[in-house]
Amino acid sequence: MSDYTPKPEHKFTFGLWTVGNPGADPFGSAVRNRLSPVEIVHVLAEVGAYGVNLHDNDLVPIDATPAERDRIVADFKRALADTGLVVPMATTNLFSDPVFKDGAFTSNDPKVRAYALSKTMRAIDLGVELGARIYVFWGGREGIETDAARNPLEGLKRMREALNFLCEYSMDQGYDLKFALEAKPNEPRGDIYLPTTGHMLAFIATLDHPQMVGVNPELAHEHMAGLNFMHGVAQAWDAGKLFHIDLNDQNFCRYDQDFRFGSHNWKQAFFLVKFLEDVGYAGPRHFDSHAYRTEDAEGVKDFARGSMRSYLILKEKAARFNADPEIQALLAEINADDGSMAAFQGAYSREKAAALKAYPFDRPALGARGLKYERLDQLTFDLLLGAR
Ligand code: DIG
Ligand code: MN
Ligand code: MN
Repeated sequence: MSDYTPKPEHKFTFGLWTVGNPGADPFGSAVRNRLSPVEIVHVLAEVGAYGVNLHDNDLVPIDATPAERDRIVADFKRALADTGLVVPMATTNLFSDPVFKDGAFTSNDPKVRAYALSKTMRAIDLGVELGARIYVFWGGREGIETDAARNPLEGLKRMREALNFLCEYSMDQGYDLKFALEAKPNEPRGDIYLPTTGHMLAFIATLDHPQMVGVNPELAHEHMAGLNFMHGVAQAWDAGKLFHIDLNDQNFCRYDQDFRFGSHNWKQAFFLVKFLEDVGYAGPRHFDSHAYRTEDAEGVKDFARGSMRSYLILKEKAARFNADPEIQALLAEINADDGSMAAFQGAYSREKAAALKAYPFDRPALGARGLKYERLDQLTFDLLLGAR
């Protein structure tokens, strides 16, 4: 039996809003007492988390006075010192208050857009004060119910201006921050701009300071769009833009379920963990999820422990996959290269092109080859389910 105890080197983090979620939903009120940020820090320490993340207003109420803000932050810092938890990531709540009902950075009201910038700068200051090195932007209200409201080009332009301004602010303050953009296709808005990680990667290229901006892909959000989450994560990694990640689980084409990591689609969770471990992703493993509404305070701890345990079990399965002689022999056979195409690989040349066009391929033979993926996938299933 392996050790599935979470340790700091695993970098498991939770948002204050996750284990602090009191269980309300659109069809029912809260089922659990609301915990204070300090209490949440102690719960996370008890279950073995490495760090805690926050929106500004998860910690400091939106109408707090400067004195109240300072006292709250001091209490929170003391809880961090007492428990050893760190704050790797911070973000801004630009979606709860009615002022953001038509978006924040993309709102049609220039006063709202200006207020969103002001609020975000103060939230960035707070995040840096707590030690955050990653700053997430989730544009939950940046979108529409009717496209009569604004031309999407205007939405993109406003988002770009806001992020360019905030990149400049961070640099001007001398902050060592990386920005991570989080996509979601819809909910709470009818359609959210920049709906998937792929859209975000393309958008980053249009910014003034793309080098400091990456992505924070969330499993549930890509699943809402019907996509293979690990493929989007791989593309972000390939682009050097996987700055953070939101782990959870989600049935396809549902509202944002934010289930416990590994609780629904084991196979996709396995290939995601295998990818992150195979490439050596060194960032936080952030669980942006919450316990079932059926749970009490102890059930919330089960949710948090299960999130980390599931990751570690799948990490061990990935190591077993990589060490399994039959699986690896099959992969070697499937990917065999007899070197006969070596002359055609690599950079283009006119000679290569001519030789390729003239080469006598045996197309029927190529097409007749069996690839043994059924065997390979069954071995994977057996390994995941403990039958090998
Ligand atoms: C929702 O998936 C969003 C917000 O919770 C937050 O802005 C971000 C941080 O991971 N995820
Ligand atoms: Mn979500
Ligand atoms: Mn998220």
